[in-house]
Amino acid sequence: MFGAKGSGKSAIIYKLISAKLKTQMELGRTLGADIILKQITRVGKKILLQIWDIIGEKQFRMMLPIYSRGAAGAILVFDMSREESIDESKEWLELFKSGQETIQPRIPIILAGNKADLVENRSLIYQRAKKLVIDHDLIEYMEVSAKTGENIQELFTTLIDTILIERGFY
Ligand SMILES: Nc1nc2c(ncn2[C@@H]2O[C@H](COP(=O)(O)OP(=O)(O)O)[C@@H](O)[C@H]2O)c(=O)[nH]1
Ligand SMILES: [Mg+2]
Repeated sequence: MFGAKGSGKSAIIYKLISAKLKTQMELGRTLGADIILKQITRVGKKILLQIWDIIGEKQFRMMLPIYSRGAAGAILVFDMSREESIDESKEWLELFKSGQETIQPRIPIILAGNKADLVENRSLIYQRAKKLVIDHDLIEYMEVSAKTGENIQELFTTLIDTILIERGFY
């Protein structure tokens, strides 16, 4: 999980795990990266997810390429309620990709627009997000809400299924 501070990365993970929206205070501030484990079942197989909640503070941005190196897949989160957040996502994405070895196969990345519950007119954001998906060869754009739970399960299962398919498990 990567993206700007405040986009809701930690809230999404906690929604996945405990189905409760926690406040910033309860979550605590992310330092470097928090690692969260969750066991899930896909098509009868038990999978242990290791979710890395990577710091989104600008001054720690140089850490992202290091963390991106070992990832099997990634979710780039932006805040739909902040207009400039899609443009910022482009920078996070380029930074993430700069850490990837050119010889390794590209890993699947999903773009997640979070805080869908706060946004009434989603069509403009949708168009810009779709452009980012196409320009950067991402697998999908999904609108989610860590508050209502909209698309939170689907976000992770879409990424996991893509990884499993690409690795020949399906
Ligand atoms: N309304 C709304 N608020 C959210 C949502 N997701 C996160 N937040 C709030 O946004 C703030 C930042 O969330 P946090 O998970 O700490 O962001 P992070 O820095 O990316 O980990 C917190 O106050 C959350 O309660 C959401 O889907 N809807
Ligand atoms: Mg956080």
